[in-house]
Amino acid sequence: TDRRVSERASLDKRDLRRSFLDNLLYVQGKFPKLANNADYYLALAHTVRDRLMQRWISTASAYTSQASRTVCYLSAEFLMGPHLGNNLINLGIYDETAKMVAELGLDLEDLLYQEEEPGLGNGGLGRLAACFIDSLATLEVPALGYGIRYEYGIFHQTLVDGWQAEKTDKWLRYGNPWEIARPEWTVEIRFGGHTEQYVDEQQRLRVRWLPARVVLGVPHDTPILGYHVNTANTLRLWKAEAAESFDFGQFNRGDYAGAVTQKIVSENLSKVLYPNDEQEAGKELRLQQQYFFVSASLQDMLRILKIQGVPVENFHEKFAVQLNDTHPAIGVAELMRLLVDEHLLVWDTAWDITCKSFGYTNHTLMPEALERWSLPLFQRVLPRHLEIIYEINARFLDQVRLRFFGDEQRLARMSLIDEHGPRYVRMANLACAGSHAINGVADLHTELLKQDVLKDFYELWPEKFSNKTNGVTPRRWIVLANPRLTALISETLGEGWIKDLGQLRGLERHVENADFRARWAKVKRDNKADLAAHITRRLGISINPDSIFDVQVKRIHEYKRQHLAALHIIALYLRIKANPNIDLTPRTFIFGGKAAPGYFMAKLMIKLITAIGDVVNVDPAVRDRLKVVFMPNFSVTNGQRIYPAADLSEQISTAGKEASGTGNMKFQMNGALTIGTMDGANIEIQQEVGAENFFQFGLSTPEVYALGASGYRPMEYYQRSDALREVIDLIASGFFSRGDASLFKPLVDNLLYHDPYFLLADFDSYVACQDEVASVYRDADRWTRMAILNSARSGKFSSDRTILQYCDEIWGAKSVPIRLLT
Ligand code: 26Q
Repeated sequence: TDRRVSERASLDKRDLRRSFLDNLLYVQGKFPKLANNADYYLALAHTVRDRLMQRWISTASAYTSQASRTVCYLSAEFLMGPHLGNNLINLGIYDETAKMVAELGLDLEDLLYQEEEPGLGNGGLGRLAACFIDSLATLEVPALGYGIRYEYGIFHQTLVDGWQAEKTDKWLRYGNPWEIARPEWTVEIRFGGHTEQYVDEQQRLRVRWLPARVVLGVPHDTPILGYHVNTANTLRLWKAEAAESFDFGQFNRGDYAGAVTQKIVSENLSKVLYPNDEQEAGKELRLQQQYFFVSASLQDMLRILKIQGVPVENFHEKFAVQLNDTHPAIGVAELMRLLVDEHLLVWDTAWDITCKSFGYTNHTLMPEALERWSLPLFQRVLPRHLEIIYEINARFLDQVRLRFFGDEQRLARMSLIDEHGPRYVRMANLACAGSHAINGVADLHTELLKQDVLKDFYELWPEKFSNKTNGVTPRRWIVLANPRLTALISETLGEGWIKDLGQLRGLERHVENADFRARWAKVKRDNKADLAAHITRRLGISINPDSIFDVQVKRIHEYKRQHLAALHIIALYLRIKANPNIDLTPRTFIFGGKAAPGYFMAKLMIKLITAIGDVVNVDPAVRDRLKVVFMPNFSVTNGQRIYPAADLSEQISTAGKEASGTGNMKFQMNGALTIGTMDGANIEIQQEVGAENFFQFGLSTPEVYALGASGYRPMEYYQRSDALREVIDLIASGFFSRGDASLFKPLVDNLLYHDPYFLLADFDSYVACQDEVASVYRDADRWTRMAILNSARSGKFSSDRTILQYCDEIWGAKSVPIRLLT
């Protein structure tokens, strides 16, 4: 290779500097005097991108020539977070680059914060997909992430008078240096119309789909580099474009305006991410989005198969296709259509291939959140798929009928079609029927799936079910987010822990070392000071870095119970008002999270929190013992500032409602202690750290069920607890709403008369547990020991462990080390 090519790939600091300045000139068209941080960011991004290319090409070349099984992770969301910092870490040139830009008078952190993160997800599910893609690359497993290149990601949240306001997220405005469009691999995706039968040359009856319209899917690829390896996998996101060549019929002939309208309609498919993290009934565009990216992805796999000369009959040997919840579950019917209608396979062969290819991960326990599509809507968008689903269903129900003779109710429950009242296609049933593996995302969640939500499927196919407890990538959530802690751990243990997080257990040996504890405490204190300064700068609220940083960041939901934390704050405030000299451990409550724009109660919860802050933060009687901060626009970027600075992690969902949680793991790794219910992965976190290092409170899942079944009356708890009554009464009086008693009435009434998430039942237990937190915190040394043990015992929650389990137990995928091509 010539010298320029190797210089563009060189990790040497002098070459980095030369490339950086070159890119400023040749990519940005700027010279240093005119350049701003945005220019420098892009120049650096291109410098790093150049250094990914050799690895990406080497990886693609190895995968093309080898027959190894490839994981295809199908997800409607990938919440990647900013790429630059992560790529610097994974390339191993973060420190070199920081020095290089510093020599030019620049601050690397400033440049990193220029990147607008691709917010192509709502929360946990989308972020999980991003952690998985990182772990797959680090473990050198051949993998493709398939999803949608939304032009507008999750909305940008601002606060206006304490209420959430939404702004559009136009993240592609300044271009995206991390993606490469691949128009040569464009595919056609069809919609609507009708089907007809015909007889082929061999006199076989076949079905032809005559769609009403065709949309193009154009792949946009982003390299996903593993940590300190040569593997660079691909995240392939589909952009919708209008099919110019498609004949829109007589009506549109010569109708330019009509053609433009058609173009807009087509491009709507990848326009915007739906900001709800729950099924929303009847949104036709959402079903179209799902089919769009799933069909494009499966067609892409068939193209790859063809290049490799593998017959379609061997599809399942080449690909393991994982469904991230039911959002891509239409893939089961689509692969059947592609194999039967287009590749002319017989049904039974096609079904065998389909079931061997797909795995389904469930992420919810709430039956009302299971996805379903009304039959008329489904018929309108995907007429051929509805026929295929009927055929799958007929054969599937025959199987059930034989196994469970005479059990009509079971048949009705398991049918892919819901026939109670208006009819629906049940996507979870389709996913179960068409997958060889079904998994939950934490021990408790999987057990509850088997006993409850998917009980019938478990009884039919117990061997398909397994648990895969979620995990998060330590590269982003420790190494990148928390450089101080990373330095301390690596000085103590070496760097092996970054790829083998179980090695953090080695920290246990240092917990009795006073010098180590002092250094640990200083890391936390410095991180807290950084966050405090950030909050003061952005929100104008002064924060005491020695107070407990008590943090709850996650989507705003009633089941996650941010309002339970709010009730506790008011309880503490009332103690101060009753006894101004009370010796209270100072606390800073930090909240963050977005509410679905149409979720009224969630938005009212945000208003309640900000309203409490407006009172508490300025009441002189509080004397800085309490501060309440709502950080707007919680995101991956903000999370990277917040988790490392937390003392206390709030994981307080009603037991049995949170499938897993993953924020809980990010806090634990960064040395926060958890106050939590026995829900989701909290249970496994407690198991790992020991009950003595975990603040547990609240009803267990069986207790919640029992209380619900016995007729829960929240009012009785209100009447019995003085503290609770005073808190509720203060809200209801209008004290936090300038005397307007109506503002929070919907919230108060809901708690007193319904309380579907058992806040009042858990309130006393929560407050008592928080008192214990405060008293432990006063013993700084004890707190630090507990924090160290929490980090030391977080190894289980690396997504590397999760991915190895998926590879061994579901995907049958192995690592393929990549040799760099020169
Ligand atoms: C579905 C249909 C129509 C519109 C939107 C949706 C939709 C979108 C997003 C439904 C659900 C989601 C997201 C769900 C989610 O994030 N679930 C979380 O997944 C995490 C990873 O497994 C778990 O840790 C959390 O417990 C779970 O709540």
